[in-house]
Amino acid sequence: MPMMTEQQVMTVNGMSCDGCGRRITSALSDVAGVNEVSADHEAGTVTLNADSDVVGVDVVRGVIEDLGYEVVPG
Ligand SMILES: [Cu+2]
Repeated sequence: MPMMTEQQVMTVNGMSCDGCGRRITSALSDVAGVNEVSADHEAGTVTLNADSDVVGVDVVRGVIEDLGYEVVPG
């Protein structure tokens, strides 16, 4: 069965430096189903490559918001 890998770009408010991006990428890379994650604090985006059958958007949003950042719906 092929992996249903999907790339998503999320807009995240509150990242002010590289350290913020690293906090988010390190937390998300521990989530099962997440293959690749990168953050750009200047653009305010988090790009996620994940198995959409395993990890849902709500889970990702929860992880980011638990760290104190805001995911912009869209
Ligand atoms: Cu920071």
